Amino acid sequence: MSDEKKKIDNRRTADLAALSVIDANSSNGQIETSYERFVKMQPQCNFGEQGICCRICLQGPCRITKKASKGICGAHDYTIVARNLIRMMCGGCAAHADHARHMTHVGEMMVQGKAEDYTIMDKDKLYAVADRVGVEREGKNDEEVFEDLVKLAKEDLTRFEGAHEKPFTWLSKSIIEERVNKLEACNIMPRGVFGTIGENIAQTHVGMDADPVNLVFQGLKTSVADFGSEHIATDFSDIIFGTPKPVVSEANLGVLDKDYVNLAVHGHNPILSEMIVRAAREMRADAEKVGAKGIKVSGICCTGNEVLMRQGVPVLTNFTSQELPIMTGALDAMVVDIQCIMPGIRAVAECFHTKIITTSVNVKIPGAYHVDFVEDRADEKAREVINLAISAYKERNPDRINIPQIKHKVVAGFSVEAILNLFSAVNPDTPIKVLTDAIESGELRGVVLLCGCNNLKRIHDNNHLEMAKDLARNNVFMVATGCAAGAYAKAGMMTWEAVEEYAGDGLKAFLGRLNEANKLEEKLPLVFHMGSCVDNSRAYDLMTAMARQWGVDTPKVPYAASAPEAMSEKAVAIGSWCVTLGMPTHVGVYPYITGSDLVNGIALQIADDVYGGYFMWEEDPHKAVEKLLYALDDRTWKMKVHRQAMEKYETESISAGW
Ligand code: NFS
Ligand code: SF4
Repeated sequence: MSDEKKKIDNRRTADLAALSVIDANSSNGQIETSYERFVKMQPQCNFGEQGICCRICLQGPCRITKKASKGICGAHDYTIVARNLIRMMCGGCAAHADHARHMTHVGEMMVQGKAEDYTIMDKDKLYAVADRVGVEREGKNDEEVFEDLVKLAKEDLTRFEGAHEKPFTWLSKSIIEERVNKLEACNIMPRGVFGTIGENIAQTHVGMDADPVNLVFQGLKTSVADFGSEHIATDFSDIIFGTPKPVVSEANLGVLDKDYVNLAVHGHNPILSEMIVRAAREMRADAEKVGAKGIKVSGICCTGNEVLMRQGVPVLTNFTSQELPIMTGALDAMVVDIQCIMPGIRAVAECFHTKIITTSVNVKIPGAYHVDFVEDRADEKAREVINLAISAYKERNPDRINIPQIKHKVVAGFSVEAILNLFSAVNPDTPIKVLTDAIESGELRGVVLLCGCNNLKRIHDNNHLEMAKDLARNNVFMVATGCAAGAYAKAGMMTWEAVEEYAGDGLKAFLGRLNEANKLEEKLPLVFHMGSCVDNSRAYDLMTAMARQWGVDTPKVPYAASAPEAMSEKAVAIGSWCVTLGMPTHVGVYPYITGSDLVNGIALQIADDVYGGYFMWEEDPHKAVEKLLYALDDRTWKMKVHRQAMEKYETESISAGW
């Protein structure tokens, strides 16, 4: 048993605000949260952890043991592990595809004039996306261009496999050509999204594919489809709500204000949360009528990231601690849409006055209020939600209010467009060279995307924070999304103060140069917030821009990803496309594949040989950083060697392979 396992208790967080709520709860209440449930759940099932339990047919569950080395149908450990793994990828991709589907559905309603509360907010993004995916703009007005984008996205989501079918356009036009060729050559370029998920699920049915290599590689096709879905979601969100620009806000439970009606938006979809934020700004008078000073909206999980990036809405908390804001006694309502919403919030809310409001037909929680959020009456529905929060405010028990006074400033809003805009103050002709030059000169060691969830197998937020501190000292430029970004926001690491405290000389000089060239009053942060989990598409676009600048395929670029506290199926899908699209990818918890050396070997080594990206499992945050630095340095060194060869043999470009 590892040391960490021995000392498992419910004080499993590095977030001081969360810890203060947990401690107050242990001393006077006994409200059960995920922290307590995690302790009760120990020890967890070993078969499940290794991925060698099969429940795919009703003869099971079959578990691989010394006595029974195969399932009843004869399935080996490697088949069972591979099937379980790709089913997780399918689950993750389905979630992102559902998000993308909803965005395009709203787009279609806008085209038909049925969703009047939504408009095309960002025309530059509309044009940029159209040009990227190959939608003709000549002779068309904006609405017509938008209509064609909606059509293409729908086609891409729903196209089936077929010899003559064109590839997934949104995907193939958004990545570098060498990657498209690689995906085609390996036969994993998806045609559509939902069809690919269906094929993969069918492939794992009892009596279907038993070949672990074929299973995993076909699973990667779904993971790449997942990337495409995320890109569609990000692009439509930007067009409809605006591309993020730098914005200042604050984060952690201290953003709750007892004098206001406090409403948290939780989930993923800006279609709902943007409307709530807008309506809340107009409904101040209604809150005043019940004695509040106004309405404070704050965000949890990725929809929180969406409204932080575009509207500067404060971050309340991230995944693991989502039940805790209710226990401050000052949260009047939590409105949720889709994904990462713990059913546990409802039971906690029962002990307080907080109203839990579900809004989506595929996410309901027994005992919660349900407001059917229909897009053709979006503003009206948003107001209905806010009115529920206002009415709950009147039912507060002032004696139970206990808000930890902990919050930090956050500088967020770093879309690729915003980052390139900052770079252009230093190099107006080729902004991306600001980053690639800094890596070539050795000022920066490379780029790391810090992403993914929280997972109570690690101390909440601890891996995120420790890794960023180490990476900063080693002059790595860091971008973050999802609940990782939430961890940095809450801990004050998205500020210049954090740069001064943690950054090495190179990173400090790099960011300082950008501050100066842009004459920034609000200086740049240590970790750049790129948005929600679907916005990992932004993070990959940054890698693609670097690859284009160097004229190489992505596996040559010193750019790695890390999910220090990965949890969801979405994270499995994301990690898998990170690898397939060329990133060394660290994961801070073991996925359910260690029961098969073969499948584990594919993830750790064979993936590298084929795609140039690979996984690293490492629970210790400091060792993980060492491994990431090694991966970055290895790539920088190789690029130097290839460049020398290019000069020596007078070839036109660096060899594109790796
Ligand atoms: Ni990503 Fe965002 Fe958080 Fe993980 Fe869940 S909120 S989509 S899945 S837990 S980062
Ligand atoms: Fe067992 Fe095979 Fe059925 Fe899985 S598919 S439960 S291994 S008999």
